[in-house]
Formats: sequence, structure tokens, C-alpha cells
Amino acid sequence: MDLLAIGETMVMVTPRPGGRLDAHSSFLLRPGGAESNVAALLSALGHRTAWAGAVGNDPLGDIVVNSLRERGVEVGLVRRDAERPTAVYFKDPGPEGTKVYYYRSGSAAAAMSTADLAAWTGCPARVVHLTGITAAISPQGRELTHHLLAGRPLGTALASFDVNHRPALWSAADAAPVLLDLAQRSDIVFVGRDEAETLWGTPDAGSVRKLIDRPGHLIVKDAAVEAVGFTPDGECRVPATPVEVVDAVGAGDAFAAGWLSGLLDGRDETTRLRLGHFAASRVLRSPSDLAELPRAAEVVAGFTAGPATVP
Ligand code: KDG
Repeated sequence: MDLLAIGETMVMVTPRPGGRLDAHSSFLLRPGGAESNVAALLSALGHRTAWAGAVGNDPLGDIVVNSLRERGVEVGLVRRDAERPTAVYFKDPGPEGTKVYYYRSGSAAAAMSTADLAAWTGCPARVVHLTGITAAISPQGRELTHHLLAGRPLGTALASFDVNHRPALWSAADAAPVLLDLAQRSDIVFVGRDEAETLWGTPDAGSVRKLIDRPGHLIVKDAAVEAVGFTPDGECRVPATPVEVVDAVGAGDAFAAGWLSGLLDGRDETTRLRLGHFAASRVLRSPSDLAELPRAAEVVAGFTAGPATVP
């Protein structure tokens, strides 16, 4: 397996294009979870991925599991919980951007804990991908994330961590020390420049690197401006290409999938960042958290020489 993603996947209820969260719209049901988004997009790029999580033993759980399976994600490790429901979230796309509303407390995934680990050890992966969302959904989730990063119970896999602060789940003051500690224990860290500023008061990528100084790879994304990759060899900047944004939700997951695809294929940092921008641009143009993507080799073949542009 190339990547095992662990975290909560909800059913995302999203209005059909042009609709709002109101009584006049009709809606689509899709899987929505930062970690499984990475697994699904990485699978589209041509890698073998699995998602481990928990959903209810309910039709919404079936939607999550079946949709991810259809997208090429291995779902054999997903636990069905007969006591707790699958979480749901609603999207409301408006002129000022998309708002999200979560209905997730007490969900099956919020009860995930270190007791789930034994079931996951049989799935060795090159990369284990986690996010700060799992640390926010419950005390057990926080303990599980800490243990996965501090104790490395899943073996030698590289630990990839997307900070993903969700203000609707916890305040910046509560989240800041926890997310910093988790990031410092990871091998690969993704964080938004503005997200880092909100959490830790770091104004630019260089100051984020001074703070998160242990991971071999740190990627600081500055939305439409650029992404900066720090590696043991130095620093690399790749500007973002302007895109017409339909819905920004999921773009960070797509960036992580693109970058990780480059890592798994042994590509250099510039190419990894370009793959990240490419995948993010596809999701930014889509109303869904996911988008159709070509195989990574095709994407790389399409990159032009010279200035780092994203086709
Ligand atoms: O990154 C996209 C996610 O925000 C979305 O899929 C839902 O996992 C989610 C969350 O917790 O916000």
C-alpha cells in the first residue's frame, strides 16, 4: 500500500450546482473527509491507497464506504459501529465563499481510539496520513493521533500530517499547542500560511519553519500566492497559478495528494509542489471536495520547462 489515511469521513450534503442550503434546492450526498479525500485523489493519480475510519451501520455509512471504494480506495479497514451514526456535514455555497455546518458530535468516528490500532497493523503502508481534525473531534481522537505520531505503532511508514485547524471544532487558543506538538512529531507537515498565523502568530513561511523545525518536509501553502517546501536540502518556492474558484473546500487535501504523489514517485521538490498546485487547482474548479484527475505521470509530462506553471 502506498498510503493509509486515518480519520473521520462524513456524508457531505451539497446543493446541486447553483443551489443554496435552502428548502428550494436539491442536494447530492458525497463522502467528505480530509483524510479520505487525500486517499481518493492519490488513488486517481495512480497510487494504491486505503482509508481507515469508523462509520455507522447505517445507509450513510454505506454511501461513504461504497463511494470511496468506487474511487479506488481500499476500505477493508473501516469499522461499522452499530451504536453510533455516520456524521453529516452540509455545504452552503454563497457569494462570500462556501460555509460548512457539521453534525458530527457523538459520531462513530469520534469514538475511534487506540483500541482500533490492532486492526490497522496488518496494512503496512509507505505513508500514513493524518490531520489535526481527528485531534479535534474527541479526546480519544486526540490520544489516537498523538499515539500514532509519538509511538509509531504502524511501523516504519512516513507520518504525513496536515494541520487542518477547524475553528468550528475548537478555538485557536486550544488548538495551537496541540497541533504544534503533533506537527513536530511528524515527518511531513502541510500547513496554510494564514492558518499558521492564526494559530501561532507566524507571519511568513520562514517563521513557520523556525517553529516547526523537526520534520524533514514542511510545506507552507499561501493560498493563491505560492507554496514553499522546506526539505533537509533547503527551501523551494513554486507560485500558484490563478484559477477561477468554484469551491475552495478540499483544495488543501488535493494539494497534499499531489505533493505526496510526487514523493512516492521519487520526484524533486519543485515537481512535488507543482503536482500539489495542479491537483488543488482541479478541486478549486469543482463544486465537490474531489475532482477527476489524470495519472501523475501524465501531469508531470505536461509541465512546461522554464517558469513553474501549472497546466
Ligand atoms: O478538507 C476538506 C474537509 O474539510 C471536508 O471534507 C470535511 O473533513 C472535513 C472536515 O472535518 O472539515
